[in-house]
Amino acid sequence: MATSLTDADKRKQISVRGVAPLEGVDDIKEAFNRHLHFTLVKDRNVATSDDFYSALAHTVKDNMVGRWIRTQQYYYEKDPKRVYYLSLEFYMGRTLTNTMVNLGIQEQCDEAMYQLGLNIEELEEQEEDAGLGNGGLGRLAACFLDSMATLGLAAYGYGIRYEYGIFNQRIHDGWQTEEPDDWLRNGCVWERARPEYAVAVHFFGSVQNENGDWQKPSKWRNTQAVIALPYDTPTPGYGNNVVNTMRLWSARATRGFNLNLFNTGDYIQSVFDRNIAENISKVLYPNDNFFEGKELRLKQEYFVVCATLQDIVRRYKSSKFGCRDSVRTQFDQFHEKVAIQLNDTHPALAIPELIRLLVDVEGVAFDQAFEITKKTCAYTNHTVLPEALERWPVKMLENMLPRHLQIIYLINARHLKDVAKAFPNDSSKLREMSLIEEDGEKRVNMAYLAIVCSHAVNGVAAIHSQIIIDDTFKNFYEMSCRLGETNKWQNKTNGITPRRWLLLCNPSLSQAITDKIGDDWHLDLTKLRQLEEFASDKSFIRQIAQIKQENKERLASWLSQSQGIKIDSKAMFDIHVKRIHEYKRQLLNALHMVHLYNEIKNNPDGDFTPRVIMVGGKAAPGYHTAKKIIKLINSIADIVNNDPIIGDRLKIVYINNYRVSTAEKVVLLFCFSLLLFEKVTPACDLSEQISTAGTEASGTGNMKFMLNGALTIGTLDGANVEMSEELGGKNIFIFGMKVEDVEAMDKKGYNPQDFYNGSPNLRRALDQIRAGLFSPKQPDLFSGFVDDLLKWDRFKVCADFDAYVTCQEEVSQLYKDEDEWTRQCIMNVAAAGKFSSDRTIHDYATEIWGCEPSPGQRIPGPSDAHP
Ligand code: T68
Repeated sequence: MATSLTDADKRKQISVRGVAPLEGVDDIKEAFNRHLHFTLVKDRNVATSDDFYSALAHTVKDNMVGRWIRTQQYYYEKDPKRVYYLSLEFYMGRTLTNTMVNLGIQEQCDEAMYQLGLNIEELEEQEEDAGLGNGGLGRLAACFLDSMATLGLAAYGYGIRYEYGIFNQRIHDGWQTEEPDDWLRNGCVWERARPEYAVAVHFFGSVQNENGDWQKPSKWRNTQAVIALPYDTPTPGYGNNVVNTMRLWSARATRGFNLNLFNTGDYIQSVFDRNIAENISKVLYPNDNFFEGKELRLKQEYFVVCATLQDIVRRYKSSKFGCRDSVRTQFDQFHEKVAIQLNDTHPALAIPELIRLLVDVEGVAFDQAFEITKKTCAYTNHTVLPEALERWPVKMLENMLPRHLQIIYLINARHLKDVAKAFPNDSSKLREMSLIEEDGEKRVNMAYLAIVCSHAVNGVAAIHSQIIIDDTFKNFYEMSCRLGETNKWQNKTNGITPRRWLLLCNPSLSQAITDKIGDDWHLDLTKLRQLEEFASDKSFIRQIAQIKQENKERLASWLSQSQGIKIDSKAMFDIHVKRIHEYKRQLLNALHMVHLYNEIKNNPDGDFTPRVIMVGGKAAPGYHTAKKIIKLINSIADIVNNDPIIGDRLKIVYINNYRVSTAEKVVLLFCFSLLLFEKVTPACDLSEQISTAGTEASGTGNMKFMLNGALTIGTLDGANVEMSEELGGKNIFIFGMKVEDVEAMDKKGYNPQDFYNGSPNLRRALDQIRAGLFSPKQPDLFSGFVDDLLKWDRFKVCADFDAYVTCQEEVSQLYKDEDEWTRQCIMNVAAAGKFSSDRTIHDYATEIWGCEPSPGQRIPGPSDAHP
């Protein structure tokens, strides 16, 4: 008789181990076919391009899930320290191509689609951008997920699954309008809902303290609950079988939401009202570098933090490590198993929330809870602009999160004792450094809260980290020094993932590099230094120039097809793409456009270097000045592009993402998105990085262009400083005031009028704009704008104008010498190695998180036997 197996034994057949990978062309074709029929329920006759895209995406995802499961099993077995990257934004863009690149199956997929009579590039174009971010901060989070997986860290991204990401931009008559980004319309292949891990998040209500003592475990009662439903997306490492998880929370009403209404008979209304809860994850706030103190935004911030911490604590307790203890209230080693990185202060409520969980739920004493929290959390600052720093009204917190406000007061009391210790006899410090600002409406300064409760605080470029300690948080830095908190204040210069920002977006340059130096640079970008040896090699120069030319032609033909814009692809592509913000000084670029226009008009037979100036970027919907800058650039373009004397010597392009049908001609469309960024990056000759010194924390667009062989014109601001250092101060166009100059000028008193009077070129350009040369139908459209600039000019556009123009003349001169220009481009690629996000993450891991990266180390994949 056969031995009868138990159910548990029989279930051992259910396993991903030993499942054959679908890596061959035939496997891929078969899986594609299967998905088209069984997942999408289509045959080839009725399948749309979107169906074909989905079938391919499912096929590629199949290839990844075995690794995903095994990675999570591996983490359970090894129980490494977990890293949690908390961010209100993950600007992921498209996933399909990136996944194929990281899994190393791009060629096979390409061939499989080719054999099926499909064009893979067309299918790739079907994918919606996951635009769950505004700009640099959100994209940084996405690059970090790629690098954390590539370095084999047991890392998780935690955020919100916004139903609407960053708005789509259109230009009507030169003005920006916004359209909702309904990115989930056709579903998302990559995500997986995990209802079994849903948790409740509470708001409002009141607190009952034991004996009125806030430090004692307290009860938070009569709250309104919302369900946080997690959606998991895999984030694969490059070629190492690691697949980590990005978990995004979606808000759902509880089953009993508004039951009161239900009981009084208004059932229909109670169903409608479920929206109130579900609105929490409806839409991304579209501000970049600006704090808008809206209640819904505060709800979002608490929602993600509360759901995430429940998950973190659950995983901590159920880990092998946690299981060894019979009593799971041992939290004194929590920080040895958990690192939480706060991406700006947006998730800073994680601090009072973790303390609340430890004190009120786990019964840890307040002081110990504070110490555990501090050892666990670290805070990254991304801006020094005062209007961007979060300061939530005490009233709002008191109402929505009464227990958290108590905890913040307790933290503040502790903190103020330390302040008094660090600065005896200086009572002004107590006021200056209190977490609670008392002048005007009482507010909680979230950066101060994050600093006080973190063991590490970092800026995102060397100069920015210096400004933070010298200026923005001077008192706090000083206090750390006096209290002997060493290594608290750090720098972690930003980086970008070389997979998306070179391998994926610029395959021909990638191949040319690999042909010269091999492919080690994929995992160690500093290997690019070896290219210096070939920078003067004539045939290499010609090859690189040729690649750039082809990339430019591709962009030009796309612009012409999609928008009917004709440009000369031999002209210099001068590109300025980033969010529209006064401090980023698109206005300085606009004034330069006017200046070039004047120079050509005044000397029509002169020898000008032809340029196509492309500007792209979104303005926050409520940021009127930024919207006017877009209108101004569009207006200048209208005049310049239609002036026969100018011809091909100067063209100004609005980068736009929509097809303009002939019927729609009146509507000028201007749309900028991450995928557009991927399109322009390889085609750029000149990268504009011209923020006022001391305002751009780092910038990451600057790195993308450098890595793709563009030359930079920029100020000594953010990471430009380190780019210049890596280049030995050569092969980059640096101009304008430095941070010290800006400070000195402020001290002395800055009057833009002086520069207007002192610079004939500036005066001419501003006078023309003011008089309506570029807005003939509405001559006074920009007059107020120019007047305001001459009154205040917060970002010193006027002061830097002449230096910018002079520097641009040098750029034009150099461009005439094609070989020398290209040699310098090669030197830029060679010097870009520092700006890999792998380097950034390596430094976070070893200097903040306390874990060891393992680059290039493969973990077992699904087809590998049990170790
Ligand atoms: C950017 N910040 C910095 N903020 O401006 C940039 N703000 O210099 C830096 O390179 C980048 O962060 C990465 O470190 C942002 O992108 C925002 O998007 C933002 C979002 C919400 C509220 C405030």
